Amino acid sequence: MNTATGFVREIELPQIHDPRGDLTFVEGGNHLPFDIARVYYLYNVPVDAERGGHAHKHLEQVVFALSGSFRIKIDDGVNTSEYWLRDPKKGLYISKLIWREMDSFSQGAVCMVLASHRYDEADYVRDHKDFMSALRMTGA
Ligand code: T46
Repeated sequence: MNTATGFVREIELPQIHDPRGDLTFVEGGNHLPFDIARVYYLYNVPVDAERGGHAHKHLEQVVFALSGSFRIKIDDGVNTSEYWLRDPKKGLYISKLIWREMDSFSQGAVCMVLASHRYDEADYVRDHKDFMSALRMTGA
């Protein structure tokens, strides 16, 4: 039977509120299940743009909407789901071997991603058929 190997879960970070505004912080290995090796962010994204459309062999990431909102569609090889990110203290953890697609960016949205490894194009699976093959090779 085919079962999923990757998984996603929502992560909520602390929020320190006072009359000057809100402060949220994140500590690798504490709030996240990995040490942060890389941070990148997407901005100036056209509202009709589609990003993602791939999986990773090993990389784990947590995705945040620092400003605005967008949708992430998730496919674990068995089930599909979708998440809307719009709260800067709430992120979506995405494990390895999860297919993700992102769209419906609001005007001025900023997407920040915390990643477990430095950039490595060899870690990407950019063809969905290869993604399904990679899942089968794990025995899933
Ligand atoms: C992901 C989603 C949420 C780099 O040189 N270094 C980097 O750290 C990254 C992330 C990308 N790049 C280069 C590789 C490509 O030539 O930037 C270009 C655009 O990357 P890509 O088409 O993969 O961008 P997205 O927005 O489709 O996907 C990115 C991440 O790559 C991916 O891991 O999960 O954001």
